Amino acid sequence: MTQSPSSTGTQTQPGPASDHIDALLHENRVIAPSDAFRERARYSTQDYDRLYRQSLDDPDTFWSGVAGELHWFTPWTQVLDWQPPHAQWFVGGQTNIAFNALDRNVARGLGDKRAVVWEGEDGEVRTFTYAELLREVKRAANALLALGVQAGDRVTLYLPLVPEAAIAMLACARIGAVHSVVFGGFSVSALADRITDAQSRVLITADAGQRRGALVNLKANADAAAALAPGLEKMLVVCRADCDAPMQEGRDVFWHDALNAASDDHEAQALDSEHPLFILYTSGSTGKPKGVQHTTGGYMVGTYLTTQAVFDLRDDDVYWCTADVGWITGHSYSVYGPLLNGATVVMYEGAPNHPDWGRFWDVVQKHRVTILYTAPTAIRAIMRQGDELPASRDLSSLRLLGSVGEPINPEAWMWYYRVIGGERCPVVDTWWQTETGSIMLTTLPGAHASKPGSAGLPMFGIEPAIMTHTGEELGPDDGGLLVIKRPWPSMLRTVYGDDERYRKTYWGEIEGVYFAGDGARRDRDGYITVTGRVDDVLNVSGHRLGTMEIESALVSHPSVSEAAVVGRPDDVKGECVVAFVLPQGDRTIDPAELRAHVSREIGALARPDAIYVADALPKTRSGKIMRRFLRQIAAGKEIQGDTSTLEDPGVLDRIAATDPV
Ligand code: 6R9
Repeated sequence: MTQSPSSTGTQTQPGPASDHIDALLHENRVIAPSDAFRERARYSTQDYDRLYRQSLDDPDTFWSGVAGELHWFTPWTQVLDWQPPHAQWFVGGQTNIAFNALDRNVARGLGDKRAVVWEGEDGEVRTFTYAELLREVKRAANALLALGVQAGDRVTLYLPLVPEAAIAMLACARIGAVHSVVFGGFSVSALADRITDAQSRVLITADAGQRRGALVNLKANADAAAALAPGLEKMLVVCRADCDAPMQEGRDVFWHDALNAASDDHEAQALDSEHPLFILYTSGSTGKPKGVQHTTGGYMVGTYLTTQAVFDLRDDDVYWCTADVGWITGHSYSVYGPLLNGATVVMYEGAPNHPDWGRFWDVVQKHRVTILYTAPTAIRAIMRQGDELPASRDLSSLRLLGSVGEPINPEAWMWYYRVIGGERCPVVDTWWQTETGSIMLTTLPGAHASKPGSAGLPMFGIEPAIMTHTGEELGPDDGGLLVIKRPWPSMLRTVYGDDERYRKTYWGEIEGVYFAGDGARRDRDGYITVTGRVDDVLNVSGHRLGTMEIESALVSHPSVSEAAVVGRPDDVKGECVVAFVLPQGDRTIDPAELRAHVSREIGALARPDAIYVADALPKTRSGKIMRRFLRQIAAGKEIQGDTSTLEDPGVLDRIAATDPV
């Protein structure tokens, strides 16, 4: 990260501008947890050092200790069987993740504790204790069995963020069916492709979901997808709206009818540790989305440990991860991780800006949320609206904040820390992936200081390295490829139906190590900064530049609220920098000033050759900027590829019609 004493000239500007500059000036700041937080934290620096060492030097003892806190119907005989690139964890052991999340917690006295506190976008609240959630899951498990679902069968879920989504996932896990959750914002064809690829016979959907005050007709999409996926035989339909969705005789059954007819007596099935738990589709840099496959025992141990350690979980916490269950974050940290730990989980169905951008803070205030885990894109969007909305709500219940999904620019980090956390709550920036199953790099909140913009240190058992394409390990401060040098329990086991793709994509890029697809560098304290996907890393005149670094510099300018940077082929430099920027409020963007600003922040090398002033950026529904399309626009090419995953496909035409400055 760059330091910029030269920007003090604008430091006296009032309002948000001075905040921008203030944050920028402190980019190199190291923020230690308060004494009050440290004293009560689960892990001290010494604990981390000792356990991290043990996890690498004696992994059998370390992982047996963690796994031993959970229930196994049959103990494992071998902790790890590693036949590169295939790992098996807790070999010979039999367990059940839903049993561990529910029956085990009820048995240890948490039956009356709130497991799920759900808030609909319309303000409706539904609460389930651990005992109630267990009962629902047992009934849902019996309902699935009645439909003929057996262990190993794939069941596709296409649901809004309602409690039934978690119940359905846990019910599948309870009987050994493999769930494949498809985000409710995905299109008909995306859903049909995923049903077909997974060969699902059963789909669980809802009549509708609520989004920004409107109803999204999921059932109509499900019907259209079913027409494209002939293997689909049964549909369970949750009533979220008025239950008047057209039902196809012989195929469709209402969820409530199926559950009402089902017994609430059910024994969780003992499953092999390596029994598949779920498939989750994720985009790669090439080809169709891949079905990332996770298994039972290792995923359970990984999510259990990381939720407890990274979020410093305590019995009285009210934990809210804002991710939809359609993404890995929703799987690991809205459902499995926190429930395995017996936590109270808040779920919010709707948009962050309904009825206004204060909604997150309403949810925090109303449910007295203590731990909030969200994405930089949300933080930046909310930050754009100013400090008034969060300042007008009572956020004093919060004690810990988390970030996930993309690099967080120091600008947004500082705002999150200052305005949301009141400089009282540690911020954990967590790097991981659909493929890794659980958090890989972060700071443990009571043990480590944070460095805004840097994810931090490896979690227990994770041995990262920064390498060149040819597998040479790089030293401190050298930018390279982020790899993981040994298997870990919650790692993906294969790409569903395409093991060759698994081998090639993850373990074949650099011999013998897991290739994450991200660029990163490690500082002298061992903190790893993830700069973004390697296809987003630019090479300008032989120098490596993270798009995120340039974006971070751009948004640190008071006239810019959001920015995306891509490379454009250049005869002289190899690649040059093209920026897409959104103005802050009604400010105008002065391109010369902005270029000078970037030069000041990073160096002349990073100066954008072209700047497009846009009114929006092409984002997926999960908030990731699709730079692929921006690269095409920057290169003056026709837009090619599937734009259907974009929240607003029209944005591309608007940008393409703009002249860069
Ligand atoms: C959990 C999740 C994975 C990709 C990953 C990286 C980016 C996620 C990050 C981060 C920097 C962080 N990413 N967290 N980059 N800092 N804290 O998001 O999974 O949807 O599979 O995305 O997201 O590029 O490779 P997934």
